Amino acid sequence: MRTSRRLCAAALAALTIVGISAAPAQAAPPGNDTYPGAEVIATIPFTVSLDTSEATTDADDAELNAVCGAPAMDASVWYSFTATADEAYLADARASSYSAGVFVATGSPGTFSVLACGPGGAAWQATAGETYSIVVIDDQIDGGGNGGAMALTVDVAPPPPALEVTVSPTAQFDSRTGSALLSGTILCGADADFAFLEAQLTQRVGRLLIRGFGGTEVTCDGTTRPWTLEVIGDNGLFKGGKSATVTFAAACGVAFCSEYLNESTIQLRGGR
Ligand SMILES: [Ca+2]
Repeated sequence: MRTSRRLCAAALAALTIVGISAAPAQAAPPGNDTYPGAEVIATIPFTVSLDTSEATTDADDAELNAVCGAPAMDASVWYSFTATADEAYLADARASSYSAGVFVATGSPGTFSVLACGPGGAAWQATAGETYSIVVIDDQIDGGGNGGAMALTVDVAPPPPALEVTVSPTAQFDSRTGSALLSGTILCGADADFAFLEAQLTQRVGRLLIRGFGGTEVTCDGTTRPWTLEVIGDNGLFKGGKSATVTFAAACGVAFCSEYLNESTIQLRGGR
């Protein structure tokens, strides 16, 4: 906000110096408002700030959004980037003054293939020599205006957060409630935006297949922590003995997620 006020004051001063004969500044869309005018990104990391308040939207934006379903494609601006290596990249527009979304696509109008899109930014796996359109839009999730102070950074994507999970081969079960208490350890990197762990437990009891499902929050601070999860049978009580479990965990950073999947047989033991 302070920056834009300073810019306005500077523009006003310039106008005053030129004198009253100067024509009033004509509002115009930025040069990269449309696909043909896409600004070429020559080197990575690339950072740009741009006033997109006069940028417009057109049929090319609509074609991209047929895949993604953003609430709006207002104030779109176009960049073109040819990858020099097989690498994962992140186009990050979160520093913009408005609710900016990012699309990454190959192809040209009529044959666009959207590789990634999302509010705030988009990450994708690039192929050396391939040219990508990077489009920043105002998705109107903030409910008003048209563009504003757009800020875009394109760089090599950070790796997904660290994620290491163990599942204890034994679980406690409560003979009164029939619930099972699964446990293990989890290490989740501090760079994770969010993370979760879920477990499904299946046990044959007589003629019934008892199933239960549970989930727990995960603290991501780069240290190994114990986790426990109480699973209650949806259709009966768990008993002592063997049980099949499927444990799934995910930790997601700004660009990518790490995932963990374990299917194993564990032993349910009483004692609670
Ligand atoms: Ca546009």
